Amino acid sequence: MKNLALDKWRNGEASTGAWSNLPDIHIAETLCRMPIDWICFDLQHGLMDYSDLLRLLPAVCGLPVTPLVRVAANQPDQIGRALDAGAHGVIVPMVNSAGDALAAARACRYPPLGCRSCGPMRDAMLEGFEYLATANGEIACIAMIETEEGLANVKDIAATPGIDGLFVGPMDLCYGLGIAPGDFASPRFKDGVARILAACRSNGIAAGMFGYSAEMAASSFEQGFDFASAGTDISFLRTGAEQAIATARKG
Ligand code: 3PY
Ligand code: MG
Repeated sequence: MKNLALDKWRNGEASTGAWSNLPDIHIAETLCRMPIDWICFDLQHGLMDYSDLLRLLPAVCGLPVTPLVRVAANQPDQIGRALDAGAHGVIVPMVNSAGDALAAARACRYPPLGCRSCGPMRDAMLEGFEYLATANGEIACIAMIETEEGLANVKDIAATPGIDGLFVGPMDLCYGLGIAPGDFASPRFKDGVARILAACRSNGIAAGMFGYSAEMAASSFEQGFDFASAGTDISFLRTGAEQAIATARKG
C-alpha cells in the first residue's frame, strides 16, 4: 500500500483535499475524479455511518486520491475499524494532550510501534498480507487541534511519535477560545493558528486546515499550511448551484 498524500506531507508539498459528508458513492467518486490529493469521509459530523463507509471506500479505490476517515472519537476500536475498511489514514478529533496523541498514533500501528489489532479486510482483499509489511509506514495519523487545552499542549502533541500532522478544526477552536464561531479574523484565532503551524514546523510534520471555503484554504496555503480541504460535498453543491442559478437568471 502506498499513501500518496502522506508522501506529499513528508516531502513538504502542498496537497488539497475534499471533505465528504454525504453517504453517496457517486458524489464521492465524482469528487475523486477532480484534481485532489485526498478525500476525508467524516464519521464524526458527516451524515454517514460505518456501513456507508463500506460502500464509499471501494467506490473511490483505484483513483489516485488518498482515502482518509475522520473517526467520531479517539477510540482504538473506531480507528482500527476505519483502517480495516480501507482508510489510509485517520483524522482524529479533539486531541487535547500528548497522551491523547500517543493513543491515536498507537491505534494506527501494529506492534511493536502500536497496538492496532491485526485484521485488515479491504486492503488484504486487494493485496493480501503484503499490506502488513507496509501498513505501519504508510498509514497517516492526523491529530485535530480544536480546543483551548489542545492548543495549550500543541508543542507536546506535535512532538508525539507517530503523529504525521496536525489539523485545525476552526469552528471548535473558536468555541474553545471563547471567540464567536466563524470569526476567523479574530487576533486570538490567528494567534492560535500560528502556534499550531509553528509546532508542526518545529517537529517536521504536516500542518492542515479544515477550509470552510476555497478562499480560506487558499489563504492557509499562503500562510504555509501543507494541506487544506477546499470545501465539502455540501458546500460544493451549494456554491455551484448558487453560481449556476445566478448566472442563468442574468440571461
Ligand atoms: C471544526 O471546525 O471544528 C471542524 O472540526 C471542522 O469539521
Ligand atoms: Mg471540530
